[in-house]
Amino acid sequence: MEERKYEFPKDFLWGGAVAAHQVEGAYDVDGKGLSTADVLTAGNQKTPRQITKGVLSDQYYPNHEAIDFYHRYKEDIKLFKELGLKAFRTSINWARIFPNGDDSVPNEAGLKFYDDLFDELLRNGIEPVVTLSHFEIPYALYENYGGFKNRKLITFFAWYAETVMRRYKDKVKYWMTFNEINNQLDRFDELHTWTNSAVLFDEGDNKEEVTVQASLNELIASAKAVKIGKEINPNFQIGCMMAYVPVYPYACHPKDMLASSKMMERRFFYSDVHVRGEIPTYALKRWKNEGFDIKYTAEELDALRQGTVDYIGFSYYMSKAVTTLDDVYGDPVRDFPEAKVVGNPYLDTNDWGWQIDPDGLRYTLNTVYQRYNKPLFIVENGMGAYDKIDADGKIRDDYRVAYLEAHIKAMHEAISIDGVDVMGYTPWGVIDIVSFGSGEMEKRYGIIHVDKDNQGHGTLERRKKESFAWYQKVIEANGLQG
Ligand code: BGP
Repeated sequence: MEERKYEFPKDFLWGGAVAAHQVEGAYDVDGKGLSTADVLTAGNQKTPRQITKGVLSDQYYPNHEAIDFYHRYKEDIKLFKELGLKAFRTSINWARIFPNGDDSVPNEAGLKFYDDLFDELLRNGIEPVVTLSHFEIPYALYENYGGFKNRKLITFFAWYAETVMRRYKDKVKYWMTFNEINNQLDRFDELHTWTNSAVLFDEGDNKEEVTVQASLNELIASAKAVKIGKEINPNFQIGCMMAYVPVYPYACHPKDMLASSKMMERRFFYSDVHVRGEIPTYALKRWKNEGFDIKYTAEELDALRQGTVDYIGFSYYMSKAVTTLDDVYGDPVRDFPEAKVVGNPYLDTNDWGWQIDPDGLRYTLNTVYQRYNKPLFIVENGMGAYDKIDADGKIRDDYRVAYLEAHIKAMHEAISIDGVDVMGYTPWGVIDIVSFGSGEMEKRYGIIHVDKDNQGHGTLERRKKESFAWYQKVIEANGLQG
């Protein structure tokens, strides 16, 4: 049989991805404790969300119910099966299992929920891909311990990982530790709350130093989880999860090239530790130069060495550019001491200003594979958009199809031309979910529509968008037609 032009490797994991707190709702039932995600303020594109004291009323944040996946997952999995999904990525909401984070005994009702969910997926031929911590650590760990800046969280996380990995050892093969662990170091000054470290800063803290310490504590916790997981089931595939946003030099000025490479280094720091099992020299040097007093023990360094990951999971949505020049296109997006992140005049953006760049995905796959030589798993990619229901009830989201198709082509080129090892592709929000960044429902990624608006109104009815049939064909053909 003639090979199709865009055919993918056999066993390629075509899937879809969500995170527990963005779909489940039911935030206060069956013994669940609060997670940091439950107490975020509503945001929007300009205003970052913040952890606040306690759960906001519906007037201030109307999306606590999310899409009520907790009660409707069977109906949704039926649609996933019809779609042909081979894998479904979600997270375990840590506070369902350990309501306070530091409990010694897990909450059985929470464990039971994920038993049922994973069973339902498996019954429908869908492989669960599970993130242990997706921006939803128990709120009590933030409030009482200050988040991951406190090394006690290493033990709590390891115990949580051990508990769930033991419980689901015959149901879940693919794991990831911390979602987008690397996006905190660029944003420690303002957006610490939306990371997994959930650092509660004290007066007088050097925020960058504390963020580095929290990050290292998470990396150690992750490595311990990997080691424990492998002992529980040597067949587990345990990965890290990175946000890869390539930052191009804005100009071919050598200083821009250096700025780009330094910016990437800050982000690669995390996967360098996850994959190589040691703290890179450039980081040690920087901490020394900055006078940071970063604490770790010989036992922890050993844990890093013993807990390296099997694969690299990552999200890819966009690229950015960086420059040292003054005269640039558009407004700078972000300032760093020596350079600023700026728009790229060659790229279009979505309605939220995210630059659309499929070639950047191929570039990222190449760069990461060359750096680590480990299998890669694209566990998030997609386009947030305002969708419109036409008079005939159809949602014609050809822009979403165009986005996904271009990225699938880029991924195919990376595999078939460049020889990159890619395990699978789970586009973000296969079903409409609450946006993490803005807390809105109407920034939609799904190929399944959910009837709910930004004010929390709607029937929660599910409806297939036009992209549904398109993705179904892609999966069936194991790639794009023609
Ligand atoms: C990533 C997160 C997801 C998801 C996605 C899209 O950073 O891992 O949780 O939300 O981005 O972002 P948003 O929801 O802000 O559009």
